[in-house]
Amino acid sequence: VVKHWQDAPKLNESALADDLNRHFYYTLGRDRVGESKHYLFQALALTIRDRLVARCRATNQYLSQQKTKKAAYLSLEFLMGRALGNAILNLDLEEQVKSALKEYGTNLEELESAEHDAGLGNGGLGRLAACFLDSCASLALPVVGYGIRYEYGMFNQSIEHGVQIEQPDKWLREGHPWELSAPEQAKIVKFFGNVETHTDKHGRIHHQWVNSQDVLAVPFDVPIPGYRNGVVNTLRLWKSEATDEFNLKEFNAGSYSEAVAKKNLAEQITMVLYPNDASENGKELRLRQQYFLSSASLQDILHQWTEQHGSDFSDFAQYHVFQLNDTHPSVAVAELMRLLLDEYEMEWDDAWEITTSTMAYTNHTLLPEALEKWSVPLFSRLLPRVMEIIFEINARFLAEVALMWPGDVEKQRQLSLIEEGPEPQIRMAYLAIVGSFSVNGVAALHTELLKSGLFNTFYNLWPNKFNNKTNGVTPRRWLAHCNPDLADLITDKIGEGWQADFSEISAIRRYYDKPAFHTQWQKVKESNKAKLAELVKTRCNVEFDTSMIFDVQVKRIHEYKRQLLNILHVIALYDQVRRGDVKDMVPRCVLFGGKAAPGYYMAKLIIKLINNVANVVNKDNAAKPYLRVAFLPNYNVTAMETICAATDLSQQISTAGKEASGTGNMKFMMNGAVTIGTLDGANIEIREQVGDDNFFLFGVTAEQACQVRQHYDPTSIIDEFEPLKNAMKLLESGHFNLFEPNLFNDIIASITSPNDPWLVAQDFESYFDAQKRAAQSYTNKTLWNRMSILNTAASGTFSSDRTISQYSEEIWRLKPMQ
Ligand code: DL6
Repeated sequence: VVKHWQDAPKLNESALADDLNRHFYYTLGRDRVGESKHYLFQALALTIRDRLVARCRATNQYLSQQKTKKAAYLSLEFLMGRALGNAILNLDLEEQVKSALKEYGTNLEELESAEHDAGLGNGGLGRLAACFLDSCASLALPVVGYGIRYEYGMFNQSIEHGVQIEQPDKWLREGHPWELSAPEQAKIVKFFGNVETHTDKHGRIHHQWVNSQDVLAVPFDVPIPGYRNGVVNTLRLWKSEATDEFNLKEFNAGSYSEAVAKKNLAEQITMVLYPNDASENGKELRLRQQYFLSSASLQDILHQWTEQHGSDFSDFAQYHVFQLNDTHPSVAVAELMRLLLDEYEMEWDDAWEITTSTMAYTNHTLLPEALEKWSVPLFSRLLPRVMEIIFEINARFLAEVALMWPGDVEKQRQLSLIEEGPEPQIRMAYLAIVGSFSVNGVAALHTELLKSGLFNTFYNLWPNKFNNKTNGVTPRRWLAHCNPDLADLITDKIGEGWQADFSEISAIRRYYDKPAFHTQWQKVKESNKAKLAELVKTRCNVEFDTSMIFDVQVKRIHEYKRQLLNILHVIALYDQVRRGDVKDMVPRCVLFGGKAAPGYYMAKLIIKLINNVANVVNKDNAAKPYLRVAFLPNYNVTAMETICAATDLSQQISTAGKEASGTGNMKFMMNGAVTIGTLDGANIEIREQVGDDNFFLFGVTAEQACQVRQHYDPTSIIDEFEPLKNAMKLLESGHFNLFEPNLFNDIIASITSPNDPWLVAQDFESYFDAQKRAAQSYTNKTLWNRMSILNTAASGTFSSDRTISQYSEEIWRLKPMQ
């Protein structure tokens, strides 16, 4: 028995080369290095996994022996990317791996490229979950991630004739060497059926969910290594499988194949990740995924509890907390109630007390189209007993509302968990708020807007529930791993403590004015830019010149993120070049990247416009010295690792009040990019940290945006600003769609509409000026290097270690494992 996670049996570390050989020759049965390096990658991953598994087991044993509080992070998305490089970094195995690989005539970089991204997420919300896991393990916090093991992750994007084409991401095809399945810990999740009640001799009513169609949830555990601290936490991903039970009646009636086909339905639940990042889609299968994750994870935790404590739940809440990553797993509120009431026979008030002291909810968006609602008839059919419980929660909550606002029926209607209408809907955010002890936004402005707008009445009811936790990103992946040359330079100057305690990064500020340091800083940036230029050349066939400013916007394509504003600026610059107005023009390479939800027409049209503009600009020899434009297909975590290290100017240009936080903005900042941005989400805090001289600000504030919308007149705005007028003329003339007439009419209509909620025309002039200031600053190398260094130096607070410490201290109340 291991007494302490630090006493994990030490694998013979020096035998890494031997283990690699053993896995390559025996586990995988290979005797020569395959063309693709695939098997060698697998062998190395297994070698590293051995080291993780030993520590993971020790961490788990320590936790089961210690009576210590644990958090479960419930999320439909974990956008992990690749694991190999990160694990090697966190376990400090770089030197050993390098020397072991020499024998095979290859290097780590080459093997890393054989790993598929684990793309189990759409964008910000999923990647945040992945950064959080790294920080929890690095801070030695007892946190388990619970998610879904999708067979198909985020789709692969290719661009054909400028159009996004989606291809399935069968990321598991060549195996996933990191995971370990635990079929003996599978759980049963119920769907459909009906509820029967009976009253026992003490007058207690019992509810039984019967005639259900059951699905098996099988756990697959992925190890999450902390940064050089011996901790390895777990991400538990559930896969759906058919139970072994056949419907015997059907089977005996000769419908064997139908009975088997029904089994396939069970497997569908975890088949594919829904590719919508900011709009809910109301599909039944999505609700099944949400319930499947919530139920399996809660059963897992309750089972562990009863193993140790029997059915005494009196101090369960002292030892458990559940963080709901958006409303996606918010059905967990009702499911925990169901399990406690029906399976563990608790009284309502006791169960409610436990639920509301263990659930905490994070909101990630204010966009109305992303707020989840489920149709009551659909929900009742799929999850009949859970629906009853939601009705009961609502009835009790509305009784509280009635006491608070006597006679105010409208207030009850407003706050009800059930929205009235021809087809009543369950408001999942309301369920999450009512059932949680904490509700947090993800940046200061976002939280303020939640309190004053979307959730205002709830805020007035329970002000103490609401709190802010500004997002962060892990400096291990997003600086140490993705930008090793900069990491070495920083370590050389301030020591290596910054990787574990990122507040130390501020020490680099001392060098912001040292010419010799500028030279080194710039050299690293240039070599990173050369790597990105190579990627752009291979994937887009566009030449990026490293002496030009690299101006980058990569993120999901969405109207609120305003890729349109960016491309309109490119058109304006191009128009200037064509007019020969190049006197003050600073040569610029503009890079776009990002996926559009497959059903989001406008986002796809914006991708097409970007590609058409890029085509025209890049073909024009007159533009070549001044402007290059590329759209990088299939933007993902791995691409970002190359991109953020190489960017000069980071575009964070959403309409103020619309981007909850942003996290790409933080990755760029850490790597010394300077931001051009609006006062939105975490941009505000970035600017506060780095100072207004080192941030190119433009655009209306969230408050002004609301006022502008009252009397918005884009046509006159366009008319009054020459560069915008000319850009619009060029666009309207069909110059970018010569053989595709009227293709961009809807884009033109949206920019010129008085109802354009994104205010593209409104912010154009101030954006244009900010871009000019940025370009001019770039021509002054000393000034730019200074700004760049200061950005990295001021990025300490945007480490997810800081965010997670706040979650832990202010919401979860965990103690680090010692
Ligand atoms: O909190 C992580 C991330 C924020 O940084 C982004 O600003 C926000 O848009 C994003 N939200 C989503 C989808 N939201 N939902 N639901 O990814 O969350």
